[in-house]
Amino acid sequence: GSIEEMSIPLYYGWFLLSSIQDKVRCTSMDFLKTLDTLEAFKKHLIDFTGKAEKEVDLEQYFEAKGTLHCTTKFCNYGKVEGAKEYAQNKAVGDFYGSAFELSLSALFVTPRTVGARVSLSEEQLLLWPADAEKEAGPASLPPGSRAHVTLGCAEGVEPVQTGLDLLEILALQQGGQQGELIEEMELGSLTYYGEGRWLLSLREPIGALACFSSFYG
Ligand code: 2AM
Repeated sequence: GSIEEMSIPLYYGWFLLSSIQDKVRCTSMDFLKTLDTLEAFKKHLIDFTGKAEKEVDLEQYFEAKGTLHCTTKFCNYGKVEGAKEYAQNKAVGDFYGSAFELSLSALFVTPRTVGARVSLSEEQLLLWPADAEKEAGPASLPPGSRAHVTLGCAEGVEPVQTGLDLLEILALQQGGQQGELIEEMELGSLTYYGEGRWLLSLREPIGALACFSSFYG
């Protein structure tokens, strides 16, 4: 490609500092370790295994995918719609290289992905692209709903799926499906939304220092 194309990255996002990455990975591992021992989880195991009776070790089930980050705009070097406009956005230029504190407010698990929901502040929303929630189907979710950190993917699943899984859970909530409150865990309250979709709302959101930057690959 040309120099011009090269100047647009694979994606922009907030990259978690390495000490906080370790903390988030540990919290997520603890959660997965606990989740797959719960009777309520075992009851719905078939969502993950395709077979009743089969066991699953969630810590092995998901593969980690590189540096933990919250993607703002996937650009694919300029090939994605809106990528150039995003790269030229004033806020993107102004905040490039700046530190932010992200608030991780929930963990979610599906048979495809595990991720952390990110609740964006007003300032952080300035870096959020307007069309990020358009894949939420008929639900109209507020900007920032899709913000997340991918913590792991099942074999053969691409990380783009994590945001789609989060949108799906939020669309169910918006449609009035409250889910089944399973239990109050030490980390927060655990809800089941059917079809292998689990959400843990964190009692104490995790404050995660992160640098707004981009990844070229
Ligand atoms: P993620 O944000 O859920 O982790 C490189 O593939 C990064 O860009 C990953 O972090 C990935 O998912 C994100 N990504 C890939 N394709 C995407 C798409 N079509 N829309 C939004 N994000 C995407």
